[in-house]
Amino acid sequence: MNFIKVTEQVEPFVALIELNRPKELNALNHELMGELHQALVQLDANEAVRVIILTGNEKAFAAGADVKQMADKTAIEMVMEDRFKTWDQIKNTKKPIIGAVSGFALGGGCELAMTCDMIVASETAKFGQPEVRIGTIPGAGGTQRMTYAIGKAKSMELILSGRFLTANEAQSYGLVNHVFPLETYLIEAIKLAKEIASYSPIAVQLAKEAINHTFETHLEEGLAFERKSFYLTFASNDQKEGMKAFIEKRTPSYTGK
Ligand code: DAK
Repeated sequence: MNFIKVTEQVEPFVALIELNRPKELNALNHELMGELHQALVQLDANEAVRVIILTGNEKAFAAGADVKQMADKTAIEMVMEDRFKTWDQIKNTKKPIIGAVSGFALGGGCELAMTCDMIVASETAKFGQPEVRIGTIPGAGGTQRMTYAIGKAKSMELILSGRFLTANEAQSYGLVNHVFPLETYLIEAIKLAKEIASYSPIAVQLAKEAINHTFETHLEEGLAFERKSFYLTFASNDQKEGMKAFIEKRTPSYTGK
């Protein structure tokens, strides 16, 4: 594994996955997502693991999907590549996943955190869906999960402006379970995981499944709609301009074409 580090027993029954592309702020390239998919399948099947923690580093949980891998794609290429298989595995993992978030959780990084079952954040965490700034929209559940988590008005503002939320804002909005100092957020996430892991894994998994049922049917339809709209942005000049401008470190010029 090059882009993630897996510790199967960080505590008895608790596994830790660390995203490990620090120079790129853990931008989620295809290779990293492939490794994450594989690790989750293995940990989900491993009886010695009951709870999984997913984390990044101090500076970044993940700054989004890798813009450099997407910038030049056409809408059709995006549809044909069908990269959602790896993302769907996160959602389909039976064991609870706690996101331990510090630093940037943006775009796909925020979507990855929201796909976890709970989020424990450090005081330095920043959450956002800034895709609109680079000519596209959230594609891995952001429009749906954010809205379920924080409601329509706040979700509209966040996704249409691309602004970031601080950890404390995210907690007061209901996106994040707990906020702790940088020095202890991971320790606290592990404590929560240990507590959950001390209970019947059957009861825990069934409870997780039941909670997810409250919104899953609507969620599936919403995710499918979001995916098509996300792909459609790749048919626009604005998506090409937005992502190119990010890579070239300049301000994009949008024409609405
Ligand atoms: N992709 C690629 N590289 C990234 C990146 C990203 N998302 N974020 C950061 N980097 C790279 C930078 O290019 C830079 O690389 P070098 O220039 O050193 O080679 C390095 O990481 C450090 O970044 P900065 O120099 O920019 O660091 P700063 O502290 O100045 O700024 C920042 C930090 C997080 C504010 C900034 O890096 C930033 O704005 N990053 C982009 C945030 C963003 O727009 N995220 C949304 C991306 S779109 C899908 C699944 C998921 C998605 C879509 C589809 N399917 C399965 C189909 C999700 C889409 C997205 O996430």
